[in-house]
Amino acid sequence: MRSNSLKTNTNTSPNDKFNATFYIESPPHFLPDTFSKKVNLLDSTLREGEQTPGVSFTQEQRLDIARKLDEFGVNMIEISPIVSPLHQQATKTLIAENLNSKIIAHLRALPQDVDVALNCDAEWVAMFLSTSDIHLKDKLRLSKEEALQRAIVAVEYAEDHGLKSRFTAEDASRTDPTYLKEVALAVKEAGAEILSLPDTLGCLHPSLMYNLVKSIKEAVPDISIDVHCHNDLGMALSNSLAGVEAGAEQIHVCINGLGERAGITSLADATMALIMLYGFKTNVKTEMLTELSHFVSQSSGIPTPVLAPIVGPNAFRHKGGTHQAAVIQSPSTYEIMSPEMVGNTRKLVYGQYSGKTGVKHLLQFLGLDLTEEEVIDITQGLKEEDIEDFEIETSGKNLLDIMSFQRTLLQEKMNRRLLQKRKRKEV
Ligand code: HCA
Ligand code: CU
Repeated sequence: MRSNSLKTNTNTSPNDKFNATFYIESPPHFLPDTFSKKVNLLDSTLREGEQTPGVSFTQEQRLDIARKLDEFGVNMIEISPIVSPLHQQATKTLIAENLNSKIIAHLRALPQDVDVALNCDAEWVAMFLSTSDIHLKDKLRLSKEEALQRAIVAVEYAEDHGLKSRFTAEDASRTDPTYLKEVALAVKEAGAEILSLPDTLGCLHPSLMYNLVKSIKEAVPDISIDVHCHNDLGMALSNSLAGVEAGAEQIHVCINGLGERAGITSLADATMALIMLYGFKTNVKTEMLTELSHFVSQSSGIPTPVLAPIVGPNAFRHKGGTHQAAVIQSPSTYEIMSPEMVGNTRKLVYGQYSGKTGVKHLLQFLGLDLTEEEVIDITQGLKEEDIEDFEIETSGKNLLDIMSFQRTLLQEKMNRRLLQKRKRKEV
């Protein structure tokens, strides 16, 4: 594995330090030789994401999510037309819209399912069939030979009907490696352009995912590989990246990491990891990531976690006094990317952890002209009084509105505090 240090792109001159759009300070930057030159993103929020227990999008939400994903710039959008007549209709409508993102119809490896995709005028189908011993025995009751035949028949059927196809070897991570190679070769010969290698149970370690993808790449060099990683051990992103390092061409993601059980790789995490860690060139609109997360959080009823990377409300929130002092001086001290780059906002949180520099910044922000002694006094006051954290937002789309609103509120609060302090001193 070659390791290069990424060129620093800081934009932190005193005047525009809060307007920086991109910065990173020397992260590890891995570009292994096997790394695919082009890494695509397939979003499965409308398929895997809708399999999240409790989630069922309305038809309007389905169409809106797909249109937003298209605007964002994912390469493929996965949806399953076999779930219900409404899903079939949504698939048909989206295909007819001729978006830049390819619509891929996800279905079982059965000719009658492929017919449903044909009825939607699909260009792409993704046919899944389990290949692991445990799934063949306990779920499908098929022999390896029968499953292989079923895969070939379905892929040939799609091919004969002019469809481009992907074959998913479900539970690939627990499939006998020799059999998996046999399946990969067979579906390739039957016409599949893409092979999806899902870690269906989220049970792989990144080095195992790397080996899995590499061994299939070596055995069947001219099939494009997708990785689809579940998060049961919190390894979805790491495993996806390991797959990419081994040569996978496409990562499956869901907005907010939705999906069965613990979900799959999140769109925001995968996008930014590819950009920040691998210097991946992309045309995606990263500034839409937070909005996409909010939209899906509203539509799914599953809120964006407070601690979610990139799009979470805490992702650019700074609280500790030393952190704030540093961020005020230069945001890149505690941020590897600017909030604007991903449509999020920076917030400084005040309370008992505040330090003098942060408080001074707050008071300047409020337009209060105080002496050094008073600044120290207020900082001390924040520590002594058991007050709840409060915050100011120092970046973001509606910055001016937020600032003037906050200013009024905070000005009152701080003025009251100052008056109290002054009174106490006079007594
Ligand atoms: C499923 C299983 C799947 C398929 C992944 C894929 C998995 O719900 O159909 O088609 O690439 O995790 O194996 O989501
Ligand atoms: Cu899955």
